Amino acid sequence: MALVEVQVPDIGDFDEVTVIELMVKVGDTVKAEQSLITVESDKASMEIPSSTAGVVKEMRVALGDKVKQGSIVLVVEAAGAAAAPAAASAAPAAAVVAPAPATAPVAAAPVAAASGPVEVHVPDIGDFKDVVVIEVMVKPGDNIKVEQSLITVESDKASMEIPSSHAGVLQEIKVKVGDKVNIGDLLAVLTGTVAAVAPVAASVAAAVAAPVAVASAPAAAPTPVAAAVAAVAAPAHAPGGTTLGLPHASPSVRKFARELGVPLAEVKGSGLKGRITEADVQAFTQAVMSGAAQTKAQAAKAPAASGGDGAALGLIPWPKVDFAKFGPIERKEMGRIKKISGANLLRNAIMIPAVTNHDDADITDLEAFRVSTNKENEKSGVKVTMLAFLIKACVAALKKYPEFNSSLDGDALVYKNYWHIGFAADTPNGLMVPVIRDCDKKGVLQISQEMGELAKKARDGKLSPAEMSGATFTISSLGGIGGKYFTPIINAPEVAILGVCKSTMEPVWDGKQFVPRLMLPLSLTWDHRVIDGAAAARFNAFLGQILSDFRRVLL
Ligand code: CAO
Repeated sequence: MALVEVQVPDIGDFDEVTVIELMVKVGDTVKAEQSLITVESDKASMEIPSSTAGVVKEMRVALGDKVKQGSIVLVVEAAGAAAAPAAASAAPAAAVVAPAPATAPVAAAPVAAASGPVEVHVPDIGDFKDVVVIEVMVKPGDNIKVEQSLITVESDKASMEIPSSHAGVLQEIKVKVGDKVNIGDLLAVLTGTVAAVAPVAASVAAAVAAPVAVASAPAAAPTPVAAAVAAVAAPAHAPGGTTLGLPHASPSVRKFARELGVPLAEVKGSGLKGRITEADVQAFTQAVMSGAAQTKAQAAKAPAASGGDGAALGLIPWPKVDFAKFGPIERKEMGRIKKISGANLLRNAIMIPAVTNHDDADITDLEAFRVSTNKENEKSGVKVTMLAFLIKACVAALKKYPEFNSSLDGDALVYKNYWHIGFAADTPNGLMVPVIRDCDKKGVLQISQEMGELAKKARDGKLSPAEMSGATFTISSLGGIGGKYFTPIINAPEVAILGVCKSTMEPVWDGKQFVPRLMLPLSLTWDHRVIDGAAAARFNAFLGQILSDFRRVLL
């Protein structure tokens, strides 16, 4: 196996950038194109990918190091065949930070007086398409300087600030956080003052790419472009801290935080210059999930979790009763998990137009099969439960009716091509929902085993946030306890939940006579914004067919 030195690829026009994050360590197995380190300049941060797949043998850079094209990042023992030449596989990185076309210095741009409103467009930002606006840094009425950053955009592997091509008073900002922008899109309209008008596609493009060179080239003589941009861009940057109030974190950490719904601005960074790392986001999530900390949004909602006064919903106040007047009482603070899940349940109950369909499934044969399987497997120690069969059956139904495995995102539906099933677990601390991942790829025995382990962890209070996230559908089984039907509350952002109660022997008419069959009560709650009643009835009917003849799972 060959040892390969992975180098910083062609990252555009800049000289040296600072290593602000190491994303791998010695011993890690890396894939080709996997991000290895994050580097940062004044106005952009980007991840440097590996040219080769293999095992990391040696790190050649440390936090704070300055690197440039050709610097060796690490040494990899290449997997399999000879590694692709670094220059070739470095191309994606070059594409990520595609250098702006050579331009005339900003200082040399013609100066003109603006007459009437001036439109500011997204300049040439290289090979980026559909980059997401993650921050709008200005507001109508602001006095904008030429080259002042207006918005921050982010791609998979880089984030950058987009400067204004003109000076003036901001009349209107045409984009908002979450919008996707491309070269030439209208960003803002300015009115008023004299503007240093430079051709947008030329000087502004330089302003985006050039600060990288500016920030990192104190030793080298800056190019005219870099020098000119430095002069106008420097005041906008808060050295050593956040950039214009934006939390200091790499694009991948931002993405990670967004996926978990973590408000990055509330996370304390432990990295270089207070940078927020993935570990910081994880620690924050753990603290919130364990109840040791609260997000600002949770703190604001806290009164609602305990009943609140309903004022925000325009309801009459919650009844205040002196219970002690009627008999002896004892007051106990609710546990943290109950408070957190209470707030979530309240939101989901209020915000989702939920409907519940009830049905029965004939599980006579399935129960007989389950009992015999458990007898055969007695020595293995793994007990197969009805819930494991239900999970498998639900995956088949979710595949047939994919909207049940989707989530609402604004006006769009996100269909998930993975089937992670959450199950409600009753614990001494309150209700918890561990998640079994990729249930489509697992057999009933493996699901049973994982369910047992996760349920134990839940009862012991040892579930990690990751073990409770990512579910696409949830099952709440009260079958071991009793009851007939109930109306479970959907676990947002999922769109449906299946409630299951205790199966009982019932007389069922087979067309000629009543026969005793073991019937399982099902209660499917669904989000009427996404699912129609007919689809819900079909889902339940299909589930019933599978449970009555489990061979259908194979079809
Ligand atoms: N009908 C009849 N019997 C059932 C059944 C059903 N639908 N489901 C389970 N049982 C039986 C089991 O076979 C087992 O019997 P044996 O001990 O004789 O084998 C017994 O009930 C206990 O099962 P269990 O509850 O331990 O196992 P499970 O796989 O069904 O459930 C778990 C595991 C973690 C989901 C469960 O322990 C639990 O916590 N349930 C509560 C969930 C809850 O609170 N939901 C409400 C949420 S809304 O507030």
